[in-house]
Amino acid sequence: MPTSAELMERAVKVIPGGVNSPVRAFQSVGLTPRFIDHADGPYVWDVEGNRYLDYVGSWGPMILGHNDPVVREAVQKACEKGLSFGAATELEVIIAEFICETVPHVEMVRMVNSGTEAVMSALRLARGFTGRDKVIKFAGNYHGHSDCMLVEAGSGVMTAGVPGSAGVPAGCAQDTLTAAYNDLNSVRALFEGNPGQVAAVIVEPVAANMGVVLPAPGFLEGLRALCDENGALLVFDEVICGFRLAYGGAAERFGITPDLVTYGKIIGGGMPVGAFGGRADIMGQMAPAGPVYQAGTLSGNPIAMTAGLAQLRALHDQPERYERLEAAGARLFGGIAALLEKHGAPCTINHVGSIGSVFFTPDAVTDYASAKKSDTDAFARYFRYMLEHGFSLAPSQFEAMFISCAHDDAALDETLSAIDAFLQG
Ligand code: HOZ
Repeated sequence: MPTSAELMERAVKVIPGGVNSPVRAFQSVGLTPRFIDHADGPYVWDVEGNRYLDYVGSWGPMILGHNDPVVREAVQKACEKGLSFGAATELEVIIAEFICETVPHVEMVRMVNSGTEAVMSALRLARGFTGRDKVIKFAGNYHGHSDCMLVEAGSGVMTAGVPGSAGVPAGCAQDTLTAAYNDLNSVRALFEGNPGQVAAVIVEPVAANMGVVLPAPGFLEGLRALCDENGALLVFDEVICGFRLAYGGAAERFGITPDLVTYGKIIGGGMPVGAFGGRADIMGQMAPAGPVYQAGTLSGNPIAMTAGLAQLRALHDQPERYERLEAAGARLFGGIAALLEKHGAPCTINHVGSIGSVFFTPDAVTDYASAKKSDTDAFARYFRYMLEHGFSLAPSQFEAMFISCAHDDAALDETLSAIDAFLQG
């Protein structure tokens, strides 16, 4: 088995930057990426055979833990019937019915292949439904890499320290208006400055792509009211929060009903799946029922639907899993907060449920501007220490830690001991 270094040397010759998605290149933490060979429960193993307690969780999908037997066995069985048909299947009806029956604000749903595709489609739908062109997003929120969303985006764009991306036409970006997260006045000003022109406000109801940033009290309620006052749609991007912060996502946790919602990650059970859904009167505008076009050769793929349905059923039918995730988050992130205080570390931590981020800044992190004050070199030192001691974190200050149902108290306590030792210096 080649080493990670040997694989990376080969990879950069045939894959841009050696990776199929930028953050996993480890550029911001100054290391050669670890090439992962296999995973099980809360652990991943690299090609050198090193085991890591994993807090990436494939960036969120592996909420049950890696290689969950229920999901794996369902997929193995489904493969015997064929991998893809490009035709309607009963399974697509079953998963759509399950989502619509179990998520109150989803009356209809369309399956796609990624969170990017879900957001791109939902925004086209919002524009088609309202007849308006402009969309309000928030600096530091990441909604995938469709052109109009790569404006002051979070995640890999923020990690790279660039405001956006080359190749995005000015004509596209001009219809994307950017507000400050947790600042309702900045949203109100954009509505006032663009009367009757805003199709939608899209928001990460808990931001997790500038690191985890929680909505201030009243922020989400204020967005709901501003959208209603201005005839715009409220779109919750629940690609990360969906089925994690509660089965009904942030919408359920915070009691806010969006008009549309986008999903990814958990909904696919580890397979490439995205989805968008919401009010039937809006969704009914999607082709072939209506004039808003969207398509996908592998949308509703039977293997992906099998994985997603198995995972959603496991989460819905065993609500005690959410109690475990809440308890695990309180144990780990509450423990980290206590360690930061114990050591007087110039850090702060934001967390909710089973996601959290340690920011290397002593100040509160409530938006893009405050998140950007973080000392990314200090984060890189923390990342490298944890990796060397057997813990796999997201290789960027501007991502989240993900706890799974497979992380038991012993694993969480081992993590706290390692962070305590790191802070000890
Ligand atoms: N969108 C992923 C995290 N927010 C980044 C994955 C990657 O670039 O490897």
